[in-house]
Amino acid sequence: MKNNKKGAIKGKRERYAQKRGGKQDYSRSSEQKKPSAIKAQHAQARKERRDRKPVEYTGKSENSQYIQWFPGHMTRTKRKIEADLKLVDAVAEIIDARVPLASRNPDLDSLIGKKPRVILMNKCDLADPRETKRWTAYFRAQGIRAIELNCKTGSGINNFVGAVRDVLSDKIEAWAAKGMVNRSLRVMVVGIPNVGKSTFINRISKTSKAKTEDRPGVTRGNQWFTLTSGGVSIDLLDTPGVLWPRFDDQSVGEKLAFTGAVKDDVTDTEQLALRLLEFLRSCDLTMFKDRFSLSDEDIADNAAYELLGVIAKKRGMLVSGGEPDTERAAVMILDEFRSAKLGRITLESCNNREEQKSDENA
Ligand SMILES: Nc1nc2c(ncn2[C@@H]2O[C@H](COP(=O)(O)OP(=O)(O)OP(=O)(O)O)[C@@H](O)[C@H]2O)c(=O)[nH]1
Ligand SMILES: [Mg+2]
Repeated sequence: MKNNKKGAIKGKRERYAQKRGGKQDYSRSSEQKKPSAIKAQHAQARKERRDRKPVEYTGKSENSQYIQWFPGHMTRTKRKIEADLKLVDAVAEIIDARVPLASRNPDLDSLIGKKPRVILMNKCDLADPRETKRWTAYFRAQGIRAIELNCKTGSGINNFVGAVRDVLSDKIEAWAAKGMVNRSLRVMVVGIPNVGKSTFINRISKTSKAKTEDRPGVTRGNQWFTLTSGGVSIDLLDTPGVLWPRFDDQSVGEKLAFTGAVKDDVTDTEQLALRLLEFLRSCDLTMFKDRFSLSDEDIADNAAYELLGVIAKKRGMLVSGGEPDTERAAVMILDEFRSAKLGRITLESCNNREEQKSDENA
């Protein structure tokens, strides 16, 4: 019965594709694997790590993983954004202050064209405040309005309406000249999953109507919200989070996975935590060391997997036989990083921006 239903859906898709001139491709791309195949691959990798003899820290990473983090169809997503853009006067691009580059859709510039835009650097409470200042200045130097936000407390939110009015000032004048004085400003809120789009909308429109949760993929469809502030009426369009494929740069997917923008079930959590540990150890962060009572020797002498074991033991996370429960410790490390218990850490330094630019162009 179940198979018949699946067959019917597949047939419907094929008929639809034919109607569209056979242009739609609903098949899984060669880059994409079935979730069950990904899980099996992760289980095998965990087993290999466990069976491996302890190794000394060499400074080289053995823990890179291919993260299949782009879940959708590029063409479909692109068309949807283009269609939504026709409905609005401006775009509010929400980015994560911990990953100000990786959390941006690289094609948004060409997609939105000349449509006015405001960048909202959200989750500033979790990012390094000095880096956030540098990034804000960086965007402003490019002529883009950028606002620092903490939607948990509402800090920075009062600057939003003024910024939207500023970027739309020409349009507002043109409307006034035509006698359209009380026209609502329509703004589309875009961003990667779990970045805080719906939380922002709830906060600014003083409602709790937009569904929010600490996991990617909560908002499933577009929804309009209206707010009035200082006599200005703004219609905000909440949209589902969108990830954009950047198969050329694996570190982007990894950074997004660290922050919780990628569904945890498509990543090998333990391997992800090992990569995060490699990053944290390279930063020499006091709060990270203190939090897990790590000595300089613990950090210098152990490879990432062994260090994870040390942390598990320090936290009393053991499996039967007294071995460290590295899987549990991995989940804990990612959780503590995501809630800034290891410090307010920005994963992309603005000072390296020029280097990153030349890497991108190479
Ligand atoms: N610490 C912190 N957490 C935030 C902030 N803004 C949002 N969050 C949290 O981030 C999580 C995701 O928020 P959502 O508003 O659901 O994110 P979204 O972008 O709408 O996510 P999708 O609908 O899945 O695309 C929630 O747990 C929020 O409480 C912030 O400024 N700081
Ligand atoms: Mg949402």
